[in-house]
Amino acid sequence: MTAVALEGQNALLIAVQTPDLAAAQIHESLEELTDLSASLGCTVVGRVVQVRPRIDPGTFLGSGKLSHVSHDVKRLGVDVVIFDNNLSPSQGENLERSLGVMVMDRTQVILEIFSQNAHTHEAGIQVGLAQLEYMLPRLVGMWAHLDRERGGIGGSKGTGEKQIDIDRSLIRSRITRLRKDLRHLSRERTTQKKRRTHCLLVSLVGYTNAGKSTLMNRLTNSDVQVEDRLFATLDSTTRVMVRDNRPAILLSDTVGFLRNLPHELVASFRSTLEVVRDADLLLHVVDLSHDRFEEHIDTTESVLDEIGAQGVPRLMVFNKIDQVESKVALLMARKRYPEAEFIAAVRDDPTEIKGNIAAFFEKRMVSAPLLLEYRDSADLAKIYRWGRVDAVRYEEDGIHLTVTSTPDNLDRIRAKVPAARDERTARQGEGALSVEGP
Ligand SMILES: Nc1nc2c(ncn2[C@@H]2O[C@H](COP(=O)(O)OP(=O)(O)OP(=O)(O)O)[C@@H](O)[C@H]2O)c(=O)[nH]1
Ligand SMILES: [Mg+2]
Repeated sequence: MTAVALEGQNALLIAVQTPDLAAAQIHESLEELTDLSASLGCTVVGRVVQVRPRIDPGTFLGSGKLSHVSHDVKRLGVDVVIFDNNLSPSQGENLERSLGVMVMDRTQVILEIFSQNAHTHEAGIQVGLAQLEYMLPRLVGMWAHLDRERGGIGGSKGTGEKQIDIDRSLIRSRITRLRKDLRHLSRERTTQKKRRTHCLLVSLVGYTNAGKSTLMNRLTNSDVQVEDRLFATLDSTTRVMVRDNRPAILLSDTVGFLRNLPHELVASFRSTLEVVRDADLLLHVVDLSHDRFEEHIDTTESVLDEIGAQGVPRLMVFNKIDQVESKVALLMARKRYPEAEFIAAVRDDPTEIKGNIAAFFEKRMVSAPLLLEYRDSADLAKIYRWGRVDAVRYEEDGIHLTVTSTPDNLDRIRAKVPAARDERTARQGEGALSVEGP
């Protein structure tokens, strides 16, 4: 998709409210669209909600409303009309024809923001793929649009349309190529992850701009990009959070969430979002200073459901408390979420959050007595990495260890270090032998 220059353009936002949607939902969604449009540099000059029993298949809006909007477009000097609902290719085309200005839908706006923020190879591929998939069924409209822009130049009309078939097959092969590249990158990530699975994985999640990357930097002493804009982070970055903990605790920062994330995006960001699904613990970061923080919580929860991460335990972290003006609001939030952490990540040390994360894992750890034979003592290093060795005794029959780790890691130790049997099992085994022996 060609980059759409929206900086400084006047935007009119439109939502159609069908009976399945509550007025409040439409309102929240339009608020979000206002933020999204602003982050593309548009000035929102008006918002229109039309209540209709159903959408018009041709022009989305009814004809009466359409002429109203057309009037508003002229009166307010509108450059772009942005629909909160997703438009079909022909609806977009018909609307542009009747209104005489550029028409975009919610998905297109989000894709545009993502594409402006895609700074790395993988994010670029993911966004590019989502854009091509969005574009494929809309080729006809796009060419008609270009033809109109060139309008007046005799004979140019329709020349683009001849290109459609060529473009369609070009796009299809480009999609295939990008999917292959992504699969390759995702495989690389899986092998990286396999090497580290003995570590505990914590992942930051939350609405976009909540302060996830800021908290990431605080918790890991790193310098992940932080910006006051939506979707500043598109890649997942993983850093060691608590190096001396056994097993080590890793923290991942990832893409922010939003209401109705376009399915093209969720699909192409699947491998990035796997980090979230595979985590042992999620830190759900919420910007408490935002008027609509409770909606943001709901949105994040439903995206987590969508990507299959509903079962992962989570710790709520309310951020930006330095910007919460009302003491009452803060008190109410503390009362409502007694288990949650409250922080201003720009200012405070997250010592308590770190402590809570460690405590969370500590509760899930189990201890086991193990016996490692001397000939396998090279494996001792592995045991020390995968778990915490609470006691060690060097005896005749081998090294007696008390190891505390996650049940998974203890299984891993037993499977990979065959001689490290539970001491009790080992003793019983010997006992049985001596009874049956000569
Ligand atoms: N006042 C205040 N601002 C904060 C705090 N934490 C983060 N910010 C600001 O909020 C903005 C967004 O922070 P990020 O850390 O980039 O947020 P994010 O959740 O990673 O955002 P995306 O990657 O875009 O989803 C930045 O301007 C931060 O400086 C805080 O505790 N207080
Ligand atoms: Mg970020």
